[in-house]
Amino acid sequence: MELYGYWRSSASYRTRIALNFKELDYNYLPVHLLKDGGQQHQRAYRQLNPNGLVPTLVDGQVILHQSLAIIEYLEDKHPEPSLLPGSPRQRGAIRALALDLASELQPLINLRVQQYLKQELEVTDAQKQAWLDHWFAESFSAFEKNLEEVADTYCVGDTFSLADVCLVPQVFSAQRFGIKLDDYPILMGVYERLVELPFVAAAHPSKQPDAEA
Ligand SMILES: N[C@@H](CCC(=O)N[C@@H](CS)C(=O)NCC(=O)O)C(=O)O
Repeated sequence: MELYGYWRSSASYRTRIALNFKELDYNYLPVHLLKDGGQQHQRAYRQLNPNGLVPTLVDGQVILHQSLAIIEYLEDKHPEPSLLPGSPRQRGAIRALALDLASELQPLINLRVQQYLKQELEVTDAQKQAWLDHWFAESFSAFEKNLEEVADTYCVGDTFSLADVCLVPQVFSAQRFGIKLDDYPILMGVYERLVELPFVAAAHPSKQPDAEA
């Protein structure tokens, strides 16, 4: 399998955590999101992923985009260990938390959105930071509230899941963008436990071959 990704892309990071959790081997092919005007926009890459976003997974004849679709594909092919464990209720909670981050928050803070704000709408750095602060606060305060109901060691109970896969990269992004995290003690407690797990640690952006200082 080949994974096209970028070291500090949250969606790539999710996919790496899932691959590591399932102990699946893959070749990592970096796509630099800033160099050459963004390698994600180059024709050869767009043939694999017409959205011009990372990650993309290639597994033989199968070419897949969307990190959650990639992860569910891996889950279907390699059901154990499962990223969607537990009862229908637990699985529902896991999917809801994963979507809260991957579908509601991340698209608002994505590189192309920040580039559009800056380059086309000509917002100031302070306005762009206000945008990031606002959307992280909206999302993380709701996430914290949801965790009150379902979290224990991890996001949903005591078993690692897809919700955890999505949380780790989103906290990494928040730290990178200077977001204040003191108001989310449950979320940060879960995060601190997650980053200690070896398969999560190995997926960290700083451990990837395309990592930059
Ligand atoms: N929903 C997509 C999001 C993919 C995405 O937004 N990737 C970002 C990096 S995290 C990207 O490639 N950004 C490039 C750009 O905005 O030009 C997924 O989960 O795969």
